[in-house]
Amino acid sequence: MAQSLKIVNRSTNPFEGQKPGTSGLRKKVKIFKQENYTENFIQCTLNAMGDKLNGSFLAVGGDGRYYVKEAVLKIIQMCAANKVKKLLVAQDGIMSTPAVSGLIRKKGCDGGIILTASHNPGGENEDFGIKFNIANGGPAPDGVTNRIHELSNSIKEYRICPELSCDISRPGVTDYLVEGEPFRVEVVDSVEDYLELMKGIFDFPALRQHVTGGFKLLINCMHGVTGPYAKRIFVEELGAPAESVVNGVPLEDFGGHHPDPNLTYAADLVEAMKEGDCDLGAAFDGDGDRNMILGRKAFFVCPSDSLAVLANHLECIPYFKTSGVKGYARSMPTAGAVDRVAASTGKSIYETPTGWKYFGNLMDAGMLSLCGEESFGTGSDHIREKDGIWAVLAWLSVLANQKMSVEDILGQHWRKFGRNFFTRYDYENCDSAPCNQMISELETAIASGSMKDKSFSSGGKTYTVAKIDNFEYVDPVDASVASKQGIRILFADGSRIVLRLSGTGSSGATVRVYIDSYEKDHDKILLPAQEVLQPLISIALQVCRIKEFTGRDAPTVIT
Ligand code: G16
Repeated sequence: MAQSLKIVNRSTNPFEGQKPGTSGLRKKVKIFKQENYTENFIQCTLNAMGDKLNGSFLAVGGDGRYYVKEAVLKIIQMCAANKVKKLLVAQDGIMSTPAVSGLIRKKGCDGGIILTASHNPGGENEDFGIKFNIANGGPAPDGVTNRIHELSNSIKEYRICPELSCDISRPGVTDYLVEGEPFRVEVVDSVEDYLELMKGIFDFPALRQHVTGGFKLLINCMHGVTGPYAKRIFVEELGAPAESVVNGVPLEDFGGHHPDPNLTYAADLVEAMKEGDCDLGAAFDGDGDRNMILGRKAFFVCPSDSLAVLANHLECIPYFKTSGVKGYARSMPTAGAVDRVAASTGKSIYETPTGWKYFGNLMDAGMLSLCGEESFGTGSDHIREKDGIWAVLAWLSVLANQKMSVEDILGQHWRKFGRNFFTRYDYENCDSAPCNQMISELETAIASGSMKDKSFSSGGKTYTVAKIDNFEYVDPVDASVASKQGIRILFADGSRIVLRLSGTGSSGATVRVYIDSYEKDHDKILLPAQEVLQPLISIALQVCRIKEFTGRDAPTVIT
């Protein structure tokens, strides 16, 4: 027994706004660094476990951003003081979100704490985040996060063992005595268990043959958590040259960039793919759950299409041969391409609100195998988080099996199913009040019925409103209701405009406008998306009065 430790109860006062968003609490580092701020939120997270806290077994990992190591120590000290029995801690506090999800499931943890603000920038002046995952390995559902928020409004004290110290720089076990009770910390390798999981899902020898046979990869880890995973899997296991993985060292500030794998923030990958001769390009976000897939010459795979293509080729992945394909799901703003695959394969398709947490119940109930979101998330029921590295291995499996290029697979897919043209406009860091006003004015229009059957014209095209609502989801498993999940304007031809406020920003409001339009005419399916969608984009901006409420002439990011 290394140390005998005392528990200290410290008085504190509530902080306003400790309300987890789409995925955890995300705020500026300087907010988390205020005295007691991080401790309050951790205490409320632990308290929200209720009776299960005493004697529990939890996992802790993070994306390597600034403040992760300090927060890991606080979590260890507070778990010790709150009668947690055992903690699995990632080496150096670094473990991707999907790997933590897998670890929770494999080791039978009661839950886990993940220190990440995902794709938000990192560093002393940027963002930090804390997220709680439950025993199924997935993000805590609304009931739990609402409880954490409720507790944060009345917290009076937290418990900590301030004398506890722990070396998390190498794997190993440390046993402590906390006021006579045993407490164990096991530091685990960040990659090992995840690698084993991937080997059980994919045919590594076949993928290695494809990669060493001349198929060229370019993997951009954006200085997030995935570097060690990408090097181990794509280089060491699959035989890709070392230079196939770039920006592979996790940095506390992600090299000063947004670790967000889209055409704007992963522009260096786009340039390298355009100029080079790689067959498959990919980028991941800070915590490794998002992915962007590019083909030769930077041919962009829209995430909604990525989901549909994988859904149509799951037989190329050994895991699904064994587990079967139980159904598909997509978040509501995600384009409906996968729905057409579901119709052709006779599988169920579920439409959930934005947030990976909504897929968990369906997976646990054996109703869902593959799901995805327009926000560059793709994954399956192997864990309960989206999974960036998994998505690249899935694409590699399809390409190796079909012996086709990314572009040809998409062309074939669109000719068979038609194409859902999709784009998303983001207006980041706007003033919250006018953006809330914009949503409430649209809600008033919904209530008055004034938009129904109304026609809008632009660029020679006319769209007639068939239905407008604020999306509500009733979970088919536990009947829980998530309301006000985004304004949907559905047109008679099946096209859609969706408008919602992001739940992952750390300050102000980010408005997201999503446009989805279906085309089955073979002469049009290869046209550039922005060209095809321009009339509907103009209508969306006009109907929602974006410029008036955001004060912006143009979006910050277009995907
Ligand atoms: C999180 C959620 C995703 C969601 C995304 C965007 O991703 O896990 O399910 O689609 O945020 O959410 P919003 O539109 O509310 O910003 P991540 O990668 O940030 O954890």
